[in-house]
Amino acid sequence: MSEEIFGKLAQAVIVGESEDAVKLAEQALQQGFDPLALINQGLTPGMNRVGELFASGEYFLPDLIIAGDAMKAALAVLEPALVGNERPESPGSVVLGTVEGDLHEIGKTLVGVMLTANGFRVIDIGADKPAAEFVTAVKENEATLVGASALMTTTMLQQQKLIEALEKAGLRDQVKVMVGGAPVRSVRVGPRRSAPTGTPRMPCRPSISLSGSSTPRRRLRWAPAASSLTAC
Ligand code: B12
Repeated sequence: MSEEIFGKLAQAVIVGESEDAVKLAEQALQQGFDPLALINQGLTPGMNRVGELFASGEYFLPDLIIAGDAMKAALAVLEPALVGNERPESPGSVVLGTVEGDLHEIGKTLVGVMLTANGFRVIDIGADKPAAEFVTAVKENEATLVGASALMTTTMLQQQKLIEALEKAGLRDQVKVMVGGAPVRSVRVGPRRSAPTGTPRMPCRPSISLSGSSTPRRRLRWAPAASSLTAC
């Protein structure tokens, strides 16, 4: 039964059927499925398959766009169920965005959902954002964490630029920076820092596969799928 719903969700993403993805997500929630499992075992494998089809030349850019739309539509249905009604005392504010030159936003949005679900106040500045916009958002929101997503080997370099911009703005000691995205696997971006007093403690060696417990008190061990690393 679970395998069937996961498979259908994956298929809806693969063929880019937003309406089906939304309906399936709604039905699955009504049937009591864990929203995190629906993401990890349904939507994400579907999107991974889309990536493979693109890499092998069977899919083209428009296929990626409609698949991305289907995943976003289903995520919008699942997000409220993930976040729930719990509002624990906030561990802090996080500025989250995808770096300049990079339009990939789904992974970043998913990370935002997980942080929100864990009580953080998330300021999502969107995709294709220059370092200066991250810096402004950190200042305006007195953020103690920054999350920068990059999905391409080329744009990954912007994560380093962001850290440099934070240093230049004199904010580097105020914030911890998390970098993530598929190409970010085993590199360290920027110098290792110790957290200033009062900074929320985050895992520095993540191995998040958004796998965490699905219980209401989700633990903050959401290091996204072997594809992210925090710069502390
Ligand atoms: C969907 C998609 C698109 C969509 C994005 C739609 C959208 N609204 O976001 C669109 C159509 C825009 C697109 C465009 C392009 N894409 Co594209 N895209 C993909 C695809 C298929 C899926 C990405 C995705 O959403 N995955 C699902 C999410 C949930 O996973 P994720 O992003 O990896 O996020 C997880 C982790 O990485 C992590 N994470 C992510 N961000 C962060 C941030 C922090 C702080 C942390 C802690 C963790 C974290 O947590 C998430 C949950 O586990 C990937 C292939 C793939 N399998 O990754 C290619 C892929 C990323 N794209 C690629 C390419 C080449 C392009 C284009 C250049 C194609 C072209 N010829 O124009 C353009 C670039 C446009 C641009 N300037 O950005 C390549 C990149 C190759 C490389 N290594 O550089 C890939 C890998 C495809 C491939 N196999 O070649 N793409």
